[in-house]
Amino acid sequence: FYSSDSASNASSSWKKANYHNIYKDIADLLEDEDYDDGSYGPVFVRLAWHASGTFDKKTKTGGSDGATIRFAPESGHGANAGLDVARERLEPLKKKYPHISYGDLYTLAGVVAVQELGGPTIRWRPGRQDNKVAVDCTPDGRLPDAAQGSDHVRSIFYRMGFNDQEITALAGAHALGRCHSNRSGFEGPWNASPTAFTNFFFTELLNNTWVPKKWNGPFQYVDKESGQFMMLPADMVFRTDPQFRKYSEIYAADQDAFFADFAKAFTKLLELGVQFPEDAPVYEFKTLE
Ligand code: ZEM
Repeated sequence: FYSSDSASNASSSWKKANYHNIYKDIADLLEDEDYDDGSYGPVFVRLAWHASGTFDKKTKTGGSDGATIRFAPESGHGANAGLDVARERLEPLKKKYPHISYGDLYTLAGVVAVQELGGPTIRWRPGRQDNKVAVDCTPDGRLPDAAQGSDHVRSIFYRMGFNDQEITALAGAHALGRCHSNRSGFEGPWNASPTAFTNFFFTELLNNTWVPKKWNGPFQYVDKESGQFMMLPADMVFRTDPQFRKYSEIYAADQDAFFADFAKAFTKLLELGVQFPEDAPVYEFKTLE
């Protein structure tokens, strides 16, 4: 199902794609009343993150360059369950615009989703080169395990080169979307507006009383009052760990501060390990409306 157009792998192919048009076409793919809460935006953000968050700064392996997430075994890693849905939704655009690389398409989809769901403008550059075959897939275990605590979260994100402030800002993406019992095993949205990019991850995390969910699934939290919203064990560290909590309090009180820090950290995430062509321009796309 993946296009093997050799033009897409030529080193200067990226110059031939019109990223403004691709932005618009991705934006047109977001809404679908039959999918989840009516939007593919959250799963596009998760695809962009998982395509990038495999980076290891010591070995300079992983990241969105190469787009290894589309190949087995990486596509089948447990953390990537459900992301085939996002890749298939985007595939017609790879056919329509063969000059964009998959690495650029997946990361751009995350940018479009954040912006169109009401988040900050995300600076983005093209020029990621796809691997033609399944080489350099990352080993399983590079993405965070939701069942673990602050030591694990730090070791995963420090490996990518992030600090505690950046990690906390990135975790705020859990304002979007939901957990699916048939993907991660966990269940439910983090708040009442999962298709709006807000600072609600932090406000819900700090203002609610969180109790263990009574069910046969993996250990997670639900809010005591309504029982409708959830937190993962790994989310809870942004409330309980003093260093993380310091930033959670700032972001809960100041949405603009969250947006500014998220935008910087998300661009950094999407660029981890990428060798950009020297003449790759930085785009700041306008939202559609
Ligand atoms: Zn997530 N994330 N994530 N995340 N994530 C899920 C869903 C989404 C963790 C995690 O285990 C999970 C970041 C960090 C971390 C999104 C964005 C970002 C799910 C549910 C899990 C289990 C998957 C499912 O069942 O569909 C952990 C442990 C993290 C670090 C501590 C970062 C960083 C993100 C982006 C910047 C998004 C948008 C979703 C919702 C996906 C959807 O389909 O609705």
